[in-house]
Amino acid sequence: RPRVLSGIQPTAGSFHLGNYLGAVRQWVALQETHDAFYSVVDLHAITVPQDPRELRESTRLAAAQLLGAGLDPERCTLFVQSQVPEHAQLAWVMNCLTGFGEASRMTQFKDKSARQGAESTTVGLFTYPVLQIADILLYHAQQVPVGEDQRQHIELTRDVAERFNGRFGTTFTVPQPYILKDTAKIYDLQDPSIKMSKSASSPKGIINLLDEPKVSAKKIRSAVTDTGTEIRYDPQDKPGVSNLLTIYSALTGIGVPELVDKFAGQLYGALKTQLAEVVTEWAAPFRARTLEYLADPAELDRLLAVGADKARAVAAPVLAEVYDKVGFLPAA
Ligand code: AQP
Repeated sequence: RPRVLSGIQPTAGSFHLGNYLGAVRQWVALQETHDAFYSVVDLHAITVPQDPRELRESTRLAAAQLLGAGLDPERCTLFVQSQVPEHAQLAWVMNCLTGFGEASRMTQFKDKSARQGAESTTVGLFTYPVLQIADILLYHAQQVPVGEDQRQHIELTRDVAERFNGRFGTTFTVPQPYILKDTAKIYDLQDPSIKMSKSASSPKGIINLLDEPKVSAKKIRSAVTDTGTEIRYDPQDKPGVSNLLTIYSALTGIGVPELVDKFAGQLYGALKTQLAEVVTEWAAPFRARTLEYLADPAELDRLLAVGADKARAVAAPVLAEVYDKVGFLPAA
């Protein structure tokens, strides 16, 4: 089975629809066909300040949501990043192979640091993509299922993997991004020119999967649509309507052209009302399952400990090989 790896930050509280459609949904599908490793990346989360108690809670909440979305610990390896120390250890080596210039070109860092201001931006945020390189390479992942916003980081991972292999002999698998075109980028409901994002979206622009149904329904009904009245898929001229059609199609499996036929002659309001139903109907069982997992934190912690053991069994020999190749003395 080919190997996949991906991660999600625990800090958002509720995942949003972009996280689900861009990434998590693919994770659930890939566990059936791939040797899948999925991580709640708490080391990444502390690149911005976190309250320790909240971080612990949101890490469990993230794991519960992944299980609620359909990950099955029998079919995949689900673990918390900080419980597998090899990630931080390999990241240091990767920091020493990544150029300052190439890391400086990462657009996500540029955007986030511009929003935060230089004084509040940590070095950790700058080296975040390097930790991500370690996350991926430790597992010899062939594919990395992510949203479009992560493509540049995967490209960097490929470059650094090739550099390491060139310098020290073939060691790492050079990974490919696994990005589904249709749902690669879900847009903000209030500003369909930007991605739906926990840090950049206004509360009205983001659908949180754990929100009360009436809250999500209201946000969808007040989504910004475009001039004109016709419902058609045209991301250039009708980015708002096209985004709603994308979400509708992804959650129901009905193709976009069929949806356009279905809504022919109807107004935007009809699309929004029906989409609100689709989203809230999808979210109800997700929410119920997530709350069930959350109700038993001891069992959740046990599942995650099993996942961390499985992950370490793969990661530890890879790190040992790297340490040896770069010239470190063997540990006593
Ligand atoms: N709008 C999106 N459309 C498609 N995919 C998306 N992803 C995120 N937003 C969209 C994908 O979700 C996965 C987890 O990303 P993350 O850990 O970076 O999640 P996050 O930080 O909680 O999400 P945000 O909203 O993207 O936060 P900011 O903007 O603060 O970084 C990834 O595979 C990502 O591509």
